[in-house]
Amino acid sequence: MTRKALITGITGQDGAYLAELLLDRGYEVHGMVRRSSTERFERINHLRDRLTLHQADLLDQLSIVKVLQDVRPEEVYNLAAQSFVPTSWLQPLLTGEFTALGVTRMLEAVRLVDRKIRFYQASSSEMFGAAREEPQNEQTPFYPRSPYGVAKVYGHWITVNYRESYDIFACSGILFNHESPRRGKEFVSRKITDAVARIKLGVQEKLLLGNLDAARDWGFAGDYVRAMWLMLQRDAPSDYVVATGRKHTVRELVEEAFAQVDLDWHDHIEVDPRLIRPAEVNKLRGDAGRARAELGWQPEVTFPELVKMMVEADLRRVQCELNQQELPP
Ligand code: NAP
Ligand code: G4F
Repeated sequence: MTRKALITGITGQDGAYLAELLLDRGYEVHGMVRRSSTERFERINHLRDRLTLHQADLLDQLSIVKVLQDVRPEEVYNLAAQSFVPTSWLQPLLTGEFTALGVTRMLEAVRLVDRKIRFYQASSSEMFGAAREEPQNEQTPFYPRSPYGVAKVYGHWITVNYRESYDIFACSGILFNHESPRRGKEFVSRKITDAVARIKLGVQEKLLLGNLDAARDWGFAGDYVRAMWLMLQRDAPSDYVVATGRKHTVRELVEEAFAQVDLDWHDHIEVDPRLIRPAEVNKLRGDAGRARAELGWQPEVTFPELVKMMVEADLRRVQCELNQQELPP
């Protein structure tokens, strides 16, 4: 029988990759989208005739219950969130509503509609924040450093709590930073690769960045959605760190991206103090040993391959924009 999955946040980076993965595996895929005056479905336009979209919002409990009643999915992937860390200082309450309480609303809907639903929560390495040890694993204590990180800690623990209180198959995937050509342009990786393409093609001169010393464990989003799916295929629910185990600084990312187009980054990068965060997560590096042992998961795309993939995609896209051509799918 065809399995049904519901993805919240299907219009985001991970939602698009996960929808592709589930369609490839023969699922009937449903997506939850919020109402907007203009549709922004660029990341899933190529899949539109294979998806069913439902309007609901993380702020609106009944709308979520209604979607679950209409779809009756076997698996729910809760990817929707206010996911940009700097915005969480500007809008801490809204971030709490979406990214923290939104998880409870999803879990309440599961509890009311069908407790047999398998539930995935998109937790984050931002929960480790000022991490107490390196690398971080499932036992490392949390010390979040932004309203976003604090909200994700709530989302993580409420997921664990519903698993323990109601015997719901609920998993929390603690994913480290993962990027792709579909990454939002405000995140540092895509901000850099987009600028590299624009500078190479002569339509931008400078790129303003914040803390170049921050280090992250960056992987490829396409690899990471595979881990989400694997978690929901296990006999028992659990929590897993998903990471590459290698960290690089923002400066190294800049060097790698500019090297792809034979430019010297020193000629183009300026540090803008306004982009330094009120509280920084200086370094993150994950230990995905448990995911490797229990899920058989490991990343396939390396850091240099990821940067190359993103720079090449941005070069193609910017070139098409300049030629006023449509980007091939
Ligand atoms: P993203 O590209 O920012 O996508 C976020 C999605 O959430 C979008 O589809 C957005 O819809 C939706 N959304 C936001 N508020 C909503 C609301 N009130 N109601 C319904 N939908 C709403 O994020 P991503 O990079 O794919 O990340 C997916 C999830 O993983 C997020 O929860 C993020 O916090 C978490 N995470 C990401 C990473 C990473 O490195 N990418 C690492 C760890 C955890 P619109 O299109 O309408 O805005
Ligand atoms: O790319 P970022 O904005 O990602 P950040 O804050 O690590 O959060 C991302 O990963 C989390 C997983 O750990 C997710 F949960 C979250 O949803 C999101 O996807 O920033 C990475 C680093 C930071 O240390 C930041 O200070 O890059 C530094 N940075 C330096 N200059 C910059 C910039 N970040 C941004 N966005 N823009 C800059 O100009």
